[in-house]
Amino acid sequence: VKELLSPKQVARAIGVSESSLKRWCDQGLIPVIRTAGGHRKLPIDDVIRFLRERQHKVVSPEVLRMPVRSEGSEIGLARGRSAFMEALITGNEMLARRIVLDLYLAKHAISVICDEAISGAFHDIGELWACQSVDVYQERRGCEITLRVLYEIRRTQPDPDPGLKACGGTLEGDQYSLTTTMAELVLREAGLDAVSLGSWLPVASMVHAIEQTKPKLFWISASHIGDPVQFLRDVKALSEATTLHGVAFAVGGRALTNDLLNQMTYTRYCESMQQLAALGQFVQGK
Ligand code: B12
Repeated sequence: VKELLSPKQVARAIGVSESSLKRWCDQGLIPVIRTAGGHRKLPIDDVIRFLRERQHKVVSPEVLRMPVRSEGSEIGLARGRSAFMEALITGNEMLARRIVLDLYLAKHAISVICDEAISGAFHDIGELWACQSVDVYQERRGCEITLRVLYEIRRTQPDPDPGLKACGGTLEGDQYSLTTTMAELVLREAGLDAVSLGSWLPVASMVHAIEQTKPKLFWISASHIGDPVQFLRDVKALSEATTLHGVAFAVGGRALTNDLLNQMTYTRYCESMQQLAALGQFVQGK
């Protein structure tokens, strides 16, 4: 169910007249839903997308029930990283959401936000966890918060071309979920109809997904490899399936050592979400 706002609420939030706002709606700049009584209602996700594209100033963010930047208030990627980490450790979800949305509305690409702010914050949390300064529950809670924030951003992304499918996930033994969720968002921003299959998938099921979905691009993320021999066997099966169906095969993740990469066949190894975004553009011939 989409959260809907009236033109009056949105007009007040962004400091324009209600008639200007209705005109933008009628020009199709912001999608509207008509109620049974014929009144215009604006889905909040579409309003966020409009604000991001137009870089429109917001004067009363509270009306939109969202943290919106005002001119000059952008937090920036470097400060975003440390502030995001603090918000995750203290479990301050509203602040975590505010930081990521602030960067998003400032028009940073999703891939950049993921690589710089989010991944950076988790790197720091990992260091603190390793020296027991952060408890396991704080780290797990941080992951849950981040997933919710990423899903919120996903809802504001334009619908991709359904003919350009992409999918991927993590193999059995690897329970990490942030990386594959990020890959989905990053590829959707690049214009692909990307869907994460989730974590801990048996390789046979991944092969079925390739056969049945016939994606342009398939990805695996490897953050933890328990049994390298089994992992290499699984990757071989995926490599054969992707080659057979003419699918680009992207691999990434912190567990992929040079030794493992040398024994794998794939289309592209990506060290970052920004590289995946570039690959997403490439497979579309952009
Ligand atoms: C959260 C977390 C977990 C959570 C994850 C929960 C979840 N729902 O995802 C859970 C509980 C699973 C976990 C478990 C473990 N963890 Co852990 N974990 C982390 C932590 C803090 C964050 C990981 C993360 O998601 N980072 C965010 C991602 C986005 O960043 P990233 O991995 O760097 O990925 C970037 C690039 O690699 C690249 N990329 C990654 N994947 C892909 C895929 C594609 C296709 C592309 C294009 C790019 C790409 O782009 C990303 C964005 O920039 C890290 C610390 C760290 N430095 O990351 C430790 C860390 C990875 N964990 C560690 C350890 C030791 C473990 C355990 C072995 C602990 C244990 N004894 O049980 C287990 C292993 C579990 C398993 N079987 O899978 C160590 C690994 C040490 C090592 N060198 O091997 C780390 C580094 C912590 C530390 N400092 O010691 N962990």
